[in-house]
Amino acid sequence: MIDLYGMCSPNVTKVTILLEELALPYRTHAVNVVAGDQYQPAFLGMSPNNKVPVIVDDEGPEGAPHTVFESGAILLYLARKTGRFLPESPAARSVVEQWLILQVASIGPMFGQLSHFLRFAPPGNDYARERYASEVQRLFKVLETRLAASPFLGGADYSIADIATFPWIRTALGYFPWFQPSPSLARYAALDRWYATIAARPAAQRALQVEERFLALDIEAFRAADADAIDRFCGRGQHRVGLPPASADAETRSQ
Ligand SMILES: N[C@@H](CCC(=O)N[C@@H](CS)C(=O)NCC(=O)O)C(=O)O
Repeated sequence: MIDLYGMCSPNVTKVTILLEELALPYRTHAVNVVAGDQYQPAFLGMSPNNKVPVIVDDEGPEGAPHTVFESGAILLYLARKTGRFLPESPAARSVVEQWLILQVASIGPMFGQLSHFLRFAPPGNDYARERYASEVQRLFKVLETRLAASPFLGGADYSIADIATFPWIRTALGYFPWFQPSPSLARYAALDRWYATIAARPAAQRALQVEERFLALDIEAFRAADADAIDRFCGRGQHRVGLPPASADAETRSQ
């Protein structure tokens, strides 16, 4: 049995899609990141970066329980455990790994920051908004060029690189204004074809139902949150780390 700790998030949905594709038995545990559950010592013991997703596999290597944090590491772990969605041959495997790492190193962080500025930041911040918006559009073009030349990101076959990227394209379609009305990939024909192929997979559809259940709990958590809890979730105000207090910062800027 695999325990998955998560919330409604593309980083969690990529793990759920793979678990569904693999038909591995798993159960979900909602982590209330708005209430600060990710800072509880027991959770930090599994995920020292205080983030979801995390999995605990009670049948890990050599039969011992094994914990994995970081979504890309979880996908690699499960693909290696089962020998699926990651090619055997070194060259093909390297191609899948390149597109997987593009997702975790560039697509996730850039899309995630843009999502933060669009959904949680106060008005202003035009420079940051434009920078992340431009990066997102640039990455869409990189994906479009790749998928115009290849059926899937890692090559001929569906792999963990596609599984990692699909939920982030879905997030972009849901939240980034220039894709509204969603879903609209009108300017990206190859990405559109790829997106529809994955969205039609029964495993992806089951995973999106799990995401819906996480979302219902997240909505309740946000409704119950006060301003300080939102500040903690966003890492701002009194929760910003390693910076002078916000008031001192403002004074410095005004001098
Ligand atoms: N690089 C990490 C990112 C995970 C991540 O950003 N998780 C978010 C949800 S999307 C989270 O747990 N946020 C809570 C927090 O930062 O306190 C991964 O790919 O697993």
